[in-house]
Amino acid sequence: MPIKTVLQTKVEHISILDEHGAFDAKLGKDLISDEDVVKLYEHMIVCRRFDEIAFKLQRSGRMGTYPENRGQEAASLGAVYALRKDDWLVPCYRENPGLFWRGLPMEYILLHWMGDERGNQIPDGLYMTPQAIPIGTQMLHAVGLAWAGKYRGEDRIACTFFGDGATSEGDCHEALNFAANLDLPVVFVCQNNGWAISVPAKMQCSAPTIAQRGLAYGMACVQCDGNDIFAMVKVVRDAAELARRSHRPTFIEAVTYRLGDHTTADDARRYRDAAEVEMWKKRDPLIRLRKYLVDRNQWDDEKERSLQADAKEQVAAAVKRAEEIAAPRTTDMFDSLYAQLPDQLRIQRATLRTASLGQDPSQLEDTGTEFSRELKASASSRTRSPAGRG
Ligand SMILES: Cc1ncc(C[n+]2csc(CCOP(=O)(O)OP(=O)(O)O)c2C)c(N)n1
Ligand SMILES: [Mg+2]
Repeated sequence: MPIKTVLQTKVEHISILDEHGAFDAKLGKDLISDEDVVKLYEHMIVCRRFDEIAFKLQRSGRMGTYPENRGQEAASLGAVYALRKDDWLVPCYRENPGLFWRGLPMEYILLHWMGDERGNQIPDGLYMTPQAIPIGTQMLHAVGLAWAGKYRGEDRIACTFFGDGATSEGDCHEALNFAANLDLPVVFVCQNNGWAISVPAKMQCSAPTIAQRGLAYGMACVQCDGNDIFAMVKVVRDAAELARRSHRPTFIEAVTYRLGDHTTADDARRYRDAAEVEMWKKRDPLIRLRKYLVDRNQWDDEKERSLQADAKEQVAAAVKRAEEIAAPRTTDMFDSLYAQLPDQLRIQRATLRTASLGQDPSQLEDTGTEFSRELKASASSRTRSPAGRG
């Protein structure tokens, strides 16, 4: 029998606005209105400022670990811009620009990294899940949300974000498999930023692209320049249309770069080549978009100055709101999770309220028992940590 080829395929790479300012007018036509390009640029500047301040808050002991988003702003922002407001966003932890664009107040992200559960309590009406720190787990949540939506006959889709490193996790492959085989409307956005902490992306995937991982599950896949907001809008818009129309998932590999350390607990100079970082600085999505606007007389130094001042104020106000919120209660971790607390957790909630956790004695309920009075008395004799977060 002659040998037949049973599969021949290709993976496309989409780029519309390159690092030198060249713009593909055909692909980029009517993708984003002029007015919105300005708004997206302004938003990216605010997010960059947020990143700088969050970093400083950690360094000055006012916040816990923080993962900088610097350099990756176009990827989540372009994706979220291309979606409907009632499509699910299921993020990882480098998607602040997309989450803020959707309407999440900035202080929520600060509270999360301050260890305050209220930062994970997404306001009603915002279709998004809290940031997922366990790598890859959120991909399954997105699949579940899309499945539920399909079951209920809704036409909203789910978009989930994850890194190159996440594609080595079993959860990733289970999510892709479920989404493809159950015909679910999911847009998978892999932010390939070159590194999973100190492990280079090349070591996570020996195939020429990460995008082709979707292919193995029988779903559409595409690679794009993740630092090009126009390319992001195009690929996510196409994927969202396919998902809504035919309930088919798409795997997108957005090629980008993490300009900062993995988190504030990392020092990337120990494993990354300085020349590599310098090369990627030139591909910064903000520099690129600013050049695009300046070339079209839509931006100038005066506007930039006023935007920078405004960004400074917006971020300072968010920090103030986060720091001025009343100190969290130990029980917050129970109270944000279930509409109705299961019995087992209700018992844990009651017994966890001990003075040994450094609680504010005024938060302890006096249930009238001797035990609760003892607890209160013992808590009063202790002092809280300066930040009030124990
Ligand atoms: C299940 C799990 N394993 C390990 C970790 C520790 N960890 C935190 S971030 C990270 C690397 C993730 O890399 P990638 O998916 O590329 O995302 P990036 O941080 O580059 O955005 C690892 C291994 C974790 N958070 N969760
Ligand atoms: Mg990565």
